Amino acid sequence: MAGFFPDVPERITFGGLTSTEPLSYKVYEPDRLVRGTRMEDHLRIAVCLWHSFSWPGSDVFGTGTFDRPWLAPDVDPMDGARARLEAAFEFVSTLGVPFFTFHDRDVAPEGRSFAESRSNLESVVAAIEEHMARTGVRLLWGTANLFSHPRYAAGAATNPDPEVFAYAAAQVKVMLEMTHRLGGANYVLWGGREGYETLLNTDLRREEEQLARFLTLVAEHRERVGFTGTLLLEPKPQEPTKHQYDYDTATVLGFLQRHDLADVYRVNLEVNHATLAGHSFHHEVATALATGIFGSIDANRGDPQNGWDTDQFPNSVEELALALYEIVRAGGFTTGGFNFDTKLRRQSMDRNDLFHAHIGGIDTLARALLVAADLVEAGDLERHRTARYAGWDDGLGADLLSGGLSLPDIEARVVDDGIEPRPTSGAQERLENVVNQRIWAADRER
Ligand code: XLS
Ligand code: NI
Ligand code: NI
Repeated sequence: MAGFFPDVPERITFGGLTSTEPLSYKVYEPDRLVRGTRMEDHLRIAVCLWHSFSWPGSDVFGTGTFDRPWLAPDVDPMDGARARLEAAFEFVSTLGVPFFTFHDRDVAPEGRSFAESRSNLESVVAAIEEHMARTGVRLLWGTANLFSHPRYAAGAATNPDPEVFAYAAAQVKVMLEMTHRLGGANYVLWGGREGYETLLNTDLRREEEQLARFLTLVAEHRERVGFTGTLLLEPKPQEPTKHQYDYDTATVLGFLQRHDLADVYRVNLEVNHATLAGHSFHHEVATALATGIFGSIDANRGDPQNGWDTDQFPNSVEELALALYEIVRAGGFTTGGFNFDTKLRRQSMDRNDLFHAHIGGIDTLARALLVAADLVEAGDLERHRTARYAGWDDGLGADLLSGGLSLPDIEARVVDDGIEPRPTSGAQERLENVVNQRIWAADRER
C-alpha cells in the first residue's frame, strides 16, 4: 500500500491462531458474534493520536527515535499537522478499528495567542471531518491538553493564578465544541497537573473548590451546546505531579459526590493508572461499575518493576479478561470503549512496529472478551457469588438492612435465636481455577 505504511496490506484481516502472517489478527474478528453482539461493538476500539502519532520516541534521557517526518523541525507545523492526519487515518482504517481519540494540541500546533491556537485547531478539525467522512472512522473522545505548556506547570483549574484557570476553561470550551462537532461519543478530562508537587506551597481547600467550579462549568457547557456524549474524568495517582487529585475511582467518586457532580461525570479508567495507584485494574473496573460511574477504558499495561506510567501495549489476557468479565456481566459499554493509550518502546522504530503493537493488543482484548463471555455464560462465578450472599436476600439479612432493627434488637435476636455463625470457604483457589480453565479453553470451544 502506498502512503506512510507502504509494506502493509490495505486491510489487516483475520488470519486465525495458526496464521504465520504477523500482520493479521489471530483472534479479533470484528463481525464475530459474542453473546449476540459483534466483537467490534463489544470492544469499541480506538487508536490515540498522541503517543502513536505525535510523540517522537523521546524520553528524559534522549531525543526521539521514531520515523515521524511531520515532527521534523524544518516542517511547517500546519503542513506537519495535515501529514500526520493522513498517516493516522491511513493507519486506523488499515487496522480496521472503528474509533480514534485526540487532544487539541496533538493535532494542531499551539499559536502565538489563544485566538491563533483556536484557529489552528479549527482548520485541522475541518480536515479531520473530511478524513472521518472518507474512512468512516469515528471519534471515541476528544480532550484538551492542559499539561504540556509551561503555563500549566502549576496546574490548570487548580492553578494558584486565576488567569490560568480562565485560559484552561476557554481551551476546554473550544475542544468540547470540536468534539461535539465531530460527533464524539465522550469528552475526557485528565488532570495531569491538577495536583501538587509540595504541600508547602499548596492550599488544598482552594484547589478543590477551583476544580469543582471548573468541572461544573464544563458540565453546564455540555448542556448549553447539546453535547450528548459522556463527560469522563481519568483517574491517576501521580505523574507528572507528585500527587494527583483524581487519585483513583473511589477518590474521584467522593469528589464528585461532594460537589454534586456524580450524575454528570463518569470515569475513563487506564490500566497502568490503576496499578500505579496500588490497585489491580480489575479493582478499578469493579469499583466504577458497582458505584455507577463506569465510562470508558484506556487500554495499556505497566511494568511491575517500574514505578511509572510505561503505557505498554496490553498483552495479559488474564488482566483484561477479569475487567471484561465485569463489563460484559454489567451489560457492556454504553458510550465508552477501549482506547489504546499506549506507547511503543523507544527502540521500536520501524513504521510497522505500530501495527504489530496494535494487532497484539487488539488480539489480547479479543481473546479476553471470549474468556469473559465464557465466564458469564458458564455462570460458575456468578452462582458462587449469589450463593455467598444469599443470606441477605430475606430473613435476618433483609431485616438487618431494612433499618428496622437497633443494636439492642440485634443483640436480643442473637441471643434468642442462638445465632452462632459458622465460617465457610471463600473458595478463592477453586474460582481462580475456573478463570484459568476458561483462559485455556476460550478458543477451542468456539
Ligand atoms: C496520561 C493520560 C493521558 C490521558 C489523556 O497518563 O493517560 O494520556 O489519557 O489526556
Ligand atoms: Ni490515558
Ligand atoms: Ni496514562
